[in-house]
Amino acid sequence: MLIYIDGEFLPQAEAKVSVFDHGLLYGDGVFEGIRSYNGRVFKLDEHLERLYDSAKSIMLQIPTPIETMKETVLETLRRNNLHEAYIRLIVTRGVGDLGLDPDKCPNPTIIIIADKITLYPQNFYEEGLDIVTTSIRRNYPEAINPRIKSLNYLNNILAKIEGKQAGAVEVLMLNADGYVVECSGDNIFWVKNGVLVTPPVHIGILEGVTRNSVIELARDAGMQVEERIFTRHALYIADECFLTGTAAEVIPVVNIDRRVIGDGQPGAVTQKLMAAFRQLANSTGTPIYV
Ligand code: PXG
Repeated sequence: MLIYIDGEFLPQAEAKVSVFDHGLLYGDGVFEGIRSYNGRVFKLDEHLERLYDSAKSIMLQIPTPIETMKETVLETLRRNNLHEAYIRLIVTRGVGDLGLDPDKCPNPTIIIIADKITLYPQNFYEEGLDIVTTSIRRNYPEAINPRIKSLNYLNNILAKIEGKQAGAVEVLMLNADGYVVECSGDNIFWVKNGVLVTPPVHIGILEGVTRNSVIELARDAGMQVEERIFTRHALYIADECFLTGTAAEVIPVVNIDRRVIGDGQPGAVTQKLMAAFRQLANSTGTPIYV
């Protein structure tokens, strides 16, 4: 595997960062998780835009123009001869001293890893997931805004640990006010009487690229889609529930905190959106090989 790091493509064993990199010392940096299908990168512009927005928000000036970054992502895929891939794009504050001061880090570190995609087991999609709520609240937006896809994922990892202890593949997170926000690495949707609902970005979620695609697909299909706040009660009494994310795509949820959702099977709307999303992912995107 060849990994892009600061202008070079290096074999995995040689692709290393300094112990003084503030990405390592402080989780000071931003990242993206991107996928390619059939030799095309899905929603590459949207992912790059979110990366540059996350960087801007934390006052990290990415030295590479967005067009050059786009080409470098594609080149990393070509060097590894990948068609179906998971791409991890990372920009850290760079090497500094042991203090917090970001001004001591003049050169951001840029890393692009392109690997074969590990798919979730097929039964997750056929049977749906059982999820539970974690006691770990999603970051307060005035502390670390969840809209920033930062390298500091401890909030989500602590939630994931609790979920795993309860035997759950994903874990539901609430914000400080007790409203449902998202899962540790996925956005959440539910359906009641044909209306699709998902939390609005401002209550403290990552604005998922998959989430936005699903909203668009649902509206194109003539569905009513609402972005509004809700508590777990709404989920417990929903007809259907599903999660969205780059790795998961659209994945049904059939049980939340031991409450069976709907009839306990992936619902019709969920299945329709799963298919529509797969169709979109397999038929659009930036070509890697031209
Ligand atoms: N919310 C959070 C907190 C995320 O980290 C999503 C939603 C979905 O966003 P996209 O743009 O992918 O639709 C994410 C992204 C993992 C893993 O291994 C998952 C993410 C990031 C890093 C690792 O599960 N999810």
